[in-house]
Amino acid sequence: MTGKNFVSAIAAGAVLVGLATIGSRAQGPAMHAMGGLITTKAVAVLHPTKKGDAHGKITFTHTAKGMLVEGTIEGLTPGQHGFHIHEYGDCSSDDAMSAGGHFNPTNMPHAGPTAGKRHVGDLGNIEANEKGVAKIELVDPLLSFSGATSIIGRGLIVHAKPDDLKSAPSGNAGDRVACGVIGVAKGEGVMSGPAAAPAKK
Ligand SMILES: [Cu+2]
Ligand SMILES: [Zn+2]
Repeated sequence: MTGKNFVSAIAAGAVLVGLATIGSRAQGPAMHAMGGLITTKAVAVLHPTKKGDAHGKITFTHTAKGMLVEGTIEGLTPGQHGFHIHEYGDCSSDDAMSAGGHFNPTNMPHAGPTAGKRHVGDLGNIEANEKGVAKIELVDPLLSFSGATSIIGRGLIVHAKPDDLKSAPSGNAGDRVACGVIGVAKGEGVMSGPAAAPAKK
C-alpha cells in the first residue's frame, strides 16, 4: 500500500464509522438517508380553509418514473384550481397562509409542471367536474422523499382559481381553499434500505 492509498483508506474508514454512528442514532423515517429506512409512500389529508369547502386525500408514491401523485378532492367549484406544494407543512392559519409560498428549494421561477425551470412545488392545475370532484393522477419528475427536494413535512394546497402557470410568485391562483401536510404513510410508507439489511454471514 502506498502512502497515498493508506491515507485514503483511513479517510474511507472514518467516513464509514461516521455513517454507522449516524445510522445507529436514526429513530424515524425522516432519518432514512443514513438510517437505512427509505420512505416510499406519503399522504396528505386536505382540510378546507375558511375560504372554501374542498377536502380530500392525496398519496405520493415513489416509482421508477417519478413521483406518482393520486387521489380525489371534493367540494370544489367546477373547473381548474391551482395545485401546489408549499414550503411549510403548516395549515394552522384559517386561510392557510401559514403554509408560506411555493416549495422552491432550487430557487427557480414559478411555472407549470412540465416547464424546465419551475418551483419543485409547481404541480399546475387540477380540474373539478360539474359535481366539484377532481380526480388526480400524475407523475412528477422533481418530487422526492430525500434531500433538498424532499416533500415530507411540506404543505399541499388547493386554490380557488386556476394557476396561470407563469405569474410570479404563485400563478395568480387566488385564495387557498384546502390545506394538508405531507407525511409518511402508514404501513407501506417505509421500507428498509440496504443500510438496514442484516449483515450477511
Ligand atoms: Cu399554491
Ligand atoms: Zn410556483
